Amino acid sequence: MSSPATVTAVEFDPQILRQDFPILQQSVNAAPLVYLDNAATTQKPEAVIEAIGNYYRRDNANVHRGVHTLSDRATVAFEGARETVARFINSPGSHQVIWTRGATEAINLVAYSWGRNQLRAGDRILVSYLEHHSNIVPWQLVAAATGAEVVPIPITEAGDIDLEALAGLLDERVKLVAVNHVSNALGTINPVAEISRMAHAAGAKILVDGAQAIAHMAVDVQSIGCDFYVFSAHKLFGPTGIGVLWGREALLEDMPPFLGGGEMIETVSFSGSTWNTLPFKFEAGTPNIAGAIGLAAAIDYLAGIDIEAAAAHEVNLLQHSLTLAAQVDGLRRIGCPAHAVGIFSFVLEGVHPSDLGMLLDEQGIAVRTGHHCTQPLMAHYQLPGTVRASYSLYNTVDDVERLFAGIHKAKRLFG
Ligand code: 7TS
Repeated sequence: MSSPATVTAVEFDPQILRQDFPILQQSVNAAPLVYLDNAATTQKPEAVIEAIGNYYRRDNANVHRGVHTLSDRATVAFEGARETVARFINSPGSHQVIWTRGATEAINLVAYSWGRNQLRAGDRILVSYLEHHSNIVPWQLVAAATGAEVVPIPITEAGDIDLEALAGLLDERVKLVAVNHVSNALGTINPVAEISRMAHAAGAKILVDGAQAIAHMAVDVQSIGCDFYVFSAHKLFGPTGIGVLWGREALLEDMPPFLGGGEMIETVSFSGSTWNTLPFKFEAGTPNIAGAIGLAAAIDYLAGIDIEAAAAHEVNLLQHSLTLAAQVDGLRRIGCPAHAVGIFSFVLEGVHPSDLGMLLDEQGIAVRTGHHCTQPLMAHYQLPGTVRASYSLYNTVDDVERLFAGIHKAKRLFG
């Protein structure tokens, strides 16, 4: 786990930040809401809600096509949002930022457009045991279509990618390595820059699924050195229905369109059509304009927050959880990664995860239970699922204590 000692000098007050999130100011089931399901989706600050509302109240029009003032305002805001994302992830250019519906669609875009054209029978795609289904199933679909093979990268008992095993798998058959930056089920922070170097040394490309990393660390696609990086806005305090595919320019230029329609073409005739330039080649149809503007507002909101201090605060909440967990008989944390974000995944002997989840909900505490869309990982640990508390910058020590009071209550009821 990353050491919080390095950031103790930074003042970080979640109580102040909480005021920015209207949804947190409510009671659920007659208790103040404790929202610990941030890996599923984060809550939205007033600034994001306002940016989306203001867009619809003042500027709503379609982009890139109108000569009128509203269309121009919408286009400026929409393309400005792309620039904001490009700066946020240190992309060399904003044309490498492709809007998608989210991380899932971004991975499918690469699987269909790059995978179906580059992969042949006998080729291999390596994906780790830590992956979310959205970074497994698209590769299985492309493998079925091309004759390529999906091969799992083993993990250690602690829940880290086994780098030695990965090195052993990286031969000339491997064309792509697909790994997450942070595991949604265990919180593992994967050494994606090192994995990128390893993949490239073997002649393979690498896609990094940043869905869980983007809200917890500064992401720099150039220093990671990956070929593709994907994330969803809704896990970054932005709206649902919008996400990003970032790709290397030369790869994106070579890839055929994913979806056909308006916006992605240069010319259309019945003898054939030609494609628009990047990024529009991959953006068929009217895009999620309000979503892009909402994502940019979320990034602007985060600019006022020390993200490293926030991450250290979240890790402190995890460490506090582990201290309290040590006092609960039959509670077992799943995974113990060397470096992790503030995700606490556990099982409680004698209590089914979904029963515990429901009991916590009765006390106003929101957690996720189940397989977390990581069935191969659950199979690895021989578990049907876990209870997961995933911390964000607005969670407090009091939230953790409420969680444990709920766990003790469950033990009394089921024990
Ligand atoms: N990749 C990872 C690592 C994820 O955690 C998720 C969603 C996705 C991809 C898919 O993101 P989407 O926005 O396209 O749906 N993870 C979770 C979760 O842990 N609980 O609910 C959704």
